[in-house]
Amino acid sequence: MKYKKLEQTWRWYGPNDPVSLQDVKQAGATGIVTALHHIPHGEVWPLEDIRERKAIIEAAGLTWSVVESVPVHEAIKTRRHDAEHYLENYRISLRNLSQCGIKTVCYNFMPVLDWTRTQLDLEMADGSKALYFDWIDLAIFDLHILKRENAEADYNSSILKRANEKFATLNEAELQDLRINVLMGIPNEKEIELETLRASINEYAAIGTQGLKENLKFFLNAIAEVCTEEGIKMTIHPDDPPYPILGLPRIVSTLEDFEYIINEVNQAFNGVCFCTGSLGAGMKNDTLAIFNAVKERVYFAHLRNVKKDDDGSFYEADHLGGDVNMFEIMKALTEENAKREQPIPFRPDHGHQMLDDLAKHTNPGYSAIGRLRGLAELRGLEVGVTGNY
Ligand code: DNO
Repeated sequence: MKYKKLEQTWRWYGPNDPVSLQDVKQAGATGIVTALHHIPHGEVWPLEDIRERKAIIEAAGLTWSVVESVPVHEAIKTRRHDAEHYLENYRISLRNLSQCGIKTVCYNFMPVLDWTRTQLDLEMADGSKALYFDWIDLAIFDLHILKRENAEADYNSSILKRANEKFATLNEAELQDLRINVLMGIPNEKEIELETLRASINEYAAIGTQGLKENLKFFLNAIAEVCTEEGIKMTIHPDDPPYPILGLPRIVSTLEDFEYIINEVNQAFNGVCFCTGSLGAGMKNDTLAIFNAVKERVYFAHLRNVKKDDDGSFYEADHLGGDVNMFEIMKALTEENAKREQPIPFRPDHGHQMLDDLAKHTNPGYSAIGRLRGLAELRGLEVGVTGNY
């Protein structure tokens, strides 16, 4: 097999990111993954803002490879009466991006909340800090902070018992931290309020899982023409974690979900952001099998690892540690990449807060050194599995 190199990318939150473009270059990435986080969800991304961001990236000798994300407004996900307005804005943003030569777009279809963790500083044995999702803490949030009606029904008795026992030991500050962690979103973007979350939970209860699937198809069909004309590849990010949480439906969590999404709108633009960490957190997910089922539509990859316990709680492990066999994934990814004209971009997704970063203010999961380590390991793994030196 004639291997080509994957494209090594790095998520950068823009000029306010404590990690500079110079740092990114030193880490060895060539592509940037970014978004215009200052633009409120649903509004058009103006050409001039896109051009400005692109110029900053290029002045540093890097390329803007992927947009992560152009957020899908809640009005579209829930198909509210004003959905058409937001779809039109989305199409205009896509055309503007395309005009600037940016053709790969990541998005998600998770209701209200993007990724969810309950703790952002779980200490590892080596003293570095990792992100953690603990079902017991999520249950505490659900039952005692959000106070969702009938929440008990969504947890087994063992989790409920341990959650109630732990709740009795928590003080106000600890509960406050838990609330902030669960509601935390994307840096530089608006936080979700508890009240908004409650209202959304009711709205999505009426929509249900099948309704949300229909709304995703509605979205994809509405942008299909623009994407095809412009050569834009949309990549849907899996649910993180890949389970329904807080009573919200989830539709991008399993092999069956991906097959459904691809088959229902079976057009080349409808692609996948293959995130090993999100998928690897699913107790029943075989991450490699999911890759093999959707590989032709994988236009972007997030490589990271997770370590699960028997309850399904998980922490983010080293890139080459944890439950996902990164060696097998890298073999499959590089084999698929060998067939492509354009290399598949991947980024070292998240990293531990470690070394000097422990004393710095960093975006959770997105400190420099942990990702630098991840990228270095993944780059070495790629050379190792392909022999393409
Ligand atoms: C977390 C990220 C997600 C992802 C979005 C894509 O680190 O992987 O926030 O960017 O879900 O829309």
